[in-house]
This record gives sequence, structure tokens and C-alpha cells, in this order.
Amino acid sequence: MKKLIIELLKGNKSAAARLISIIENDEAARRNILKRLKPYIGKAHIVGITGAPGSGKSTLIDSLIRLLRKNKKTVGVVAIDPTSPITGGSILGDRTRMANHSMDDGVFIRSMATGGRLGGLSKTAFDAALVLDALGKDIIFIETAGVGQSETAVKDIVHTVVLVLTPGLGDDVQMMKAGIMEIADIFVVNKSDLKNAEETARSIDDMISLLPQKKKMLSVILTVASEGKGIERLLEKIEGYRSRCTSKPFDTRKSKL
Ligand SMILES: Nc1nc2c(ncn2[C@@H]2O[C@H](COP(=O)(O)OP(=O)(O)OP(=O)(O)O)[C@@H](O)[C@H]2O)c(=O)[nH]1
Ligand SMILES: [Mg+2]
Repeated sequence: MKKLIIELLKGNKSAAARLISIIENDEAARRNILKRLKPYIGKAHIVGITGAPGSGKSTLIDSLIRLLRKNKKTVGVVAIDPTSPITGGSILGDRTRMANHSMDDGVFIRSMATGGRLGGLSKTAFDAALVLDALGKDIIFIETAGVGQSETAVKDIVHTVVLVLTPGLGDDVQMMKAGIMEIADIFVVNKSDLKNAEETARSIDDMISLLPQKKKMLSVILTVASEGKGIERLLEKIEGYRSRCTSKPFDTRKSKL
């Protein structure tokens, strides 16, 4: 175990993969590993990417990874729904791209089963993010489905929440405000190549104007993830939240789970 942790701290990806597996399967070992890692975590910016199935979360992450790598930043991804591995663009294109990312030492991607257990899901996803933080990744994305209870659970394990929406929501935006809309820091209207994107963005703006004062700074960004459009602006906004990175989620998590 000690050896694995030493390797992890040197940036060894396979040590990270092994440690995450151990954490998933052995509670006693999990506690031990997290205790040992504690001094080495708190540097990474942990970002939740949530939204309805098929809204383009994986494609967005894929585009963000490319931009981040261009900027010489290292990236970790924890994708929670195993039925939707990180994709982007056409299926063939995906494979190539994913293969490229997985060959890249600066990128670590891990998919994870939900198993239908929400608490366990948050716990394991967060633990995996901590391992990737200790691995030295600058930014870590946690991709989660924005339906059901997991929508608000993600807030407790990340610094910044990005909510991915798609055009044509119209009145639905109003209906959503009680739940997931309230935990978002950044709203993305992805697939803005489709019609009604501007209208959807306006509905979100209207909704934001009804929120308490401190939330009125929230931003709405239009993207076409599959073409890399709007990604620079999105990354800029995400990085604007970087100052939130402290070990706070770690402590929050300890008290909650
Ligand atoms: N037209 C259009 N299609 C897009 C865009 N972004 C993603 N897509 C397509 O939308 C589909 C779903 O994209 P994903 O990235 O898998 O969506 P997801 O939110 O990760 O899906 P789940 O993980 O299954 O919830 C894919 O066929 C993408 O190619 C976009 O900006 N415009
Ligand atoms: Mg996905």
C-alpha cells in the first residue's frame, strides 16, 4: 500500500487505478489510504458536470480536455454512469479520441458504476477524485446524470457545478428551478447549433433573475460541444471559480457520509 501511494504521488497512473479499485472494494483499506493521502490533497479544482442524459456532458468534457491539454493542464475524469462512457462526436471519432486521451499521461479517466446507491456513489466518486488530486491533476471533472437525487448530491463533493442543458426547454426551465437549477454555478446551453438555443438561454436568465441576490452573478454559456464552440469561454468561467479550491469538500464530505 505504501509503495502504491509513493508511486501515486510520483504521478503513476496505474498506481492511481489500483488505489481506486482498492478503495471501492475494501472499507478498512479505504480509510487507511485516505488518511495517508490527506496531506497531499486540496490542490485540484473539482468540477461537477451534470445534466440530463444525452445533453452532451461527455462531449463537453472531451472538448474541455483538449483545450486544457493545449494549455498544458493535467486532467482527471470520474464518469459516474457506466452506461455512458466519455464520448464525443461520432462513435468512430470517439474511439480514436478516447484512445488518444488514454495514451496521454496528463489525462486520467475512470468510469464508475452507480449501483443505484446514491450515498455510495458520491462517496466513491469523491474518493476517486481525491486520489486524482493526489496524483497531481490540476482539474478533475465528475460527470453525473442530473436526474433524481444525484443532482444535488454532486454539490457536496465538488467545488464548482456546471449544469448542461439543451435548447427547447422553454417552460421546463421554470419547473426545474426548485431542484437542480439551484445548485448550478455555471449554466451551459449545449447543442446551441439546434434551434431555440437563444430562447432557452433567455429563460435561464429570467430564472436567475428570480434567485437571491448572491446568485445573480451566475452565467449562461452557449456551446456546441461537438464542434468545440464556446469551450474557451466555458473554461474561462470554470477557471474563474478556481479560487474556491480548498480542502473544504473533503471536510464537508467527512461530516456528511
Ligand atoms: N447537435 C449537437 N449534438 C451534440 C452536441 N454535443 C453533443 N452532441 C451529441 O449528443 C449525443 C450525446 O452526447 P454525450 O456527450 O454522450 O451526452 P451525455 O450527456 O454525456 O450523455 P449521458 O452520459 O448518456 O447522459 C452524442 O451523439 C453527441 O455527439 C452539440 O453541441 N450539438
Ligand atoms: Mg456521458
